[in-house]
Amino acid sequence: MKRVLTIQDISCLGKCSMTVALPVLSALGCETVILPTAVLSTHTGFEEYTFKDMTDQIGPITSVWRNEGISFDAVYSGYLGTIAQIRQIIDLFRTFKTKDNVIFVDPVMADLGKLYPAFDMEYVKANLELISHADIIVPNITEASLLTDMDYRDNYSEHYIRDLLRKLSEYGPKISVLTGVSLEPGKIGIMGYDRETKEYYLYQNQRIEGSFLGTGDLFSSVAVGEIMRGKDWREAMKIAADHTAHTIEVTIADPDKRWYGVDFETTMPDLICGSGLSH
Ligand code: PXL
Repeated sequence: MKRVLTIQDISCLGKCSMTVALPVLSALGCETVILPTAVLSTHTGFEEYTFKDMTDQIGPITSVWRNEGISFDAVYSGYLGTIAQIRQIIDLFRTFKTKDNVIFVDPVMADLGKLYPAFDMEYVKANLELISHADIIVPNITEASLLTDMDYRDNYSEHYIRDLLRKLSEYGPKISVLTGVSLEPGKIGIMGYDRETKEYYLYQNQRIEGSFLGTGDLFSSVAVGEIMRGKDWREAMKIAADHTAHTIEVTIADPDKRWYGVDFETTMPDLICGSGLSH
């Protein structure tokens, strides 16, 4: 069984980060090891939230794993809390990187042209170093524009997206994937770039109106799970994009829909069937 380490916060209520990654990766057949970076009452999109930083636990926890000789097929980081914590995660990447495993970084810090409330430009700089240790990164356009110091645009050409991807890849990741890319009216998806082959990959599906927090976490978790199931990165991103769109569609149809997260629980059986894991 593939073993994935996922590093992100636990938002006790809010359907994002760890509470999405753990069930999704488990459902895709991965042994999932978790490293909670912080414990919050709710995610930071709520007006009020508590935040218990777990940075001082990262060293002791990882040294136990090191002493046990544990290795990971993938290390996947999502929402992190502080710059000090990012430095520790970079050390962790150095410790657990092997020639065959995958370091997957979702540099969660911003969306829709704005940084999340907890972060500033120093935090962006720290993320730039973090992505330089990754094999695969999956920022959205806001995060990519902050990381590359390019203007954020919500109206853009394919040329702009390709520039963002090439600039990101100069920082080191082999595969850079931009999420939330819309190059045709009514469509949205991803565009990726392989630094070694210099090939681009565009995949768009129908845009479904509605914005929910946590959809990026669902996308990344499915992508990591599918890569662990042996899929090529392009196929994994396509499955993740389709599954995320499907889940948004199902959520919108739910009369009890919440503004803070998607109904990934409802679509979990479709994910498992689609992966051929149901028999
Ligand atoms: O889904 C991104 C995310 C994860 N974790 C926390 C967040 C957010 C987005 O706002 O606040 C705590």
